[in-house]
Amino acid sequence: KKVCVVGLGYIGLPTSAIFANAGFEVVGVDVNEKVVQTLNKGEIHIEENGLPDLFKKVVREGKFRASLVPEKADVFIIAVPTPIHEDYTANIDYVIDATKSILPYLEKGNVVIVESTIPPRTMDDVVAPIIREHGLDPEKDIYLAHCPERVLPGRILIELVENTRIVGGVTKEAAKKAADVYRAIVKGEVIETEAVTAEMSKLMENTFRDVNIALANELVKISRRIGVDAHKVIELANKHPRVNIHLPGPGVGGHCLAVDPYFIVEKAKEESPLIQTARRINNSMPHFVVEQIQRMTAELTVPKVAIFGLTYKGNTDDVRESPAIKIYELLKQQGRFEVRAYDPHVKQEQVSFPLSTLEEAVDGAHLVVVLADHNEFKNMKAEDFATMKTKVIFDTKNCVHLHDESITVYKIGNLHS
Ligand code: SAJ
Repeated sequence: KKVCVVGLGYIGLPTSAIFANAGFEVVGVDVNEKVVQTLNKGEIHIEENGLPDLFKKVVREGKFRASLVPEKADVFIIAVPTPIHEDYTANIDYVIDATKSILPYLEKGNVVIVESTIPPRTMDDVVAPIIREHGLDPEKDIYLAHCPERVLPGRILIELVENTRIVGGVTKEAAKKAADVYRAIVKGEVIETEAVTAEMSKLMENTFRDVNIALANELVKISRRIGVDAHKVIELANKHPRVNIHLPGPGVGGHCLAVDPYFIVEKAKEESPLIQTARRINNSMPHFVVEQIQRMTAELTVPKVAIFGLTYKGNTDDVRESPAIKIYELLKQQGRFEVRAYDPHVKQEQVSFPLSTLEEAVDGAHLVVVLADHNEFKNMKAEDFATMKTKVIFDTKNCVHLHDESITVYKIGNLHS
């Protein structure tokens, strides 16, 4: 069987590699010429555990090819981004373009799957009509389904195989055909449902997490007011068998949690006050972090602040919607700070400001602010901070384990001290 995957990013690429490794012939399509060239050499352009080796293998075995244009196939998988417009509505242009791009190659009996996260009803109201206008019946000629990706960056290769998959068909038959495609690679359960149910389930998963993180972040602010350690409170409350307070931090980033809840709000604004408030709380965290930095450096004329970690979470190179970037910008806007930024996972071309090495960042700094829980930061030693002017660390991810008398570590959950 041949699979054509449109969009070779964080989802499309590992998905292609897994199908290729399972014996499918895979052609991957991307609009970026450089990406296509890199991939055809057996190299990859993103960071993901285990992917470089698996990818090399499938390219070497001739199971995967990258191309700028789609080709005829049995199965088409669309895995392109759905960013957000400035007015917080979903930008589904890439999904529309990708669907249109496969039309010339579509034949009766093909399975077309959209994995991209989309607002509820997009399959029925947008994707199916595009196929109908082209002259194919989306309910009879083509098996059309939404199968949202649910993998956690960093664990993508494991979760693609082990997680339960939800397959929402535009028809019952489509759900079954699309589910069978996944059954070839997934060890977890593959559940068939309607398209809109699959769309909404995916959005609610990420919204659940966002709302729960907002609760933890609100607790941080409350704890600061009351004078209690939020991390300790969470640890103890979570001893209850039915409580699972999430972890507070400098904000919620990435292309999923910080975006997907708006796809629900867009379709049901009046009915979603809780979701909207959670978004507001999480969006307020970079400002909260900057306020704390100001407090910690109030006595200095030109505080030198070293930011550690620019990605939206630890052990990834992804800076999309990263609260750390926002915090960098807010600090710069203040005009008062000298800011340096260090991240062992991020390359200079990914950001619009200069990056420093570890040594450059700490040298003469008054404050180190940890904004991502990279393993490198968890294992730091007192020597790493030897050249700081004042040895103060603000750990917003509760990940620094330093017990050295010469260094003061403030935790985001324990700010009253
Ligand atoms: N975060 C917290 N506290 C927590 C957990 C996370 O502040 O307790 C922050 C992280 O630092 C990060 C953001 O939330 O800034 C999102 O991180 P994440 O690890 O929760 O999730 P993502 O965005 O990497 O991946 C999520 C996953 N969804 C769920 O766990 C419900 C993943 O399974 C989805 O496939 C992915 O979104 C997606 O593509 O939708």
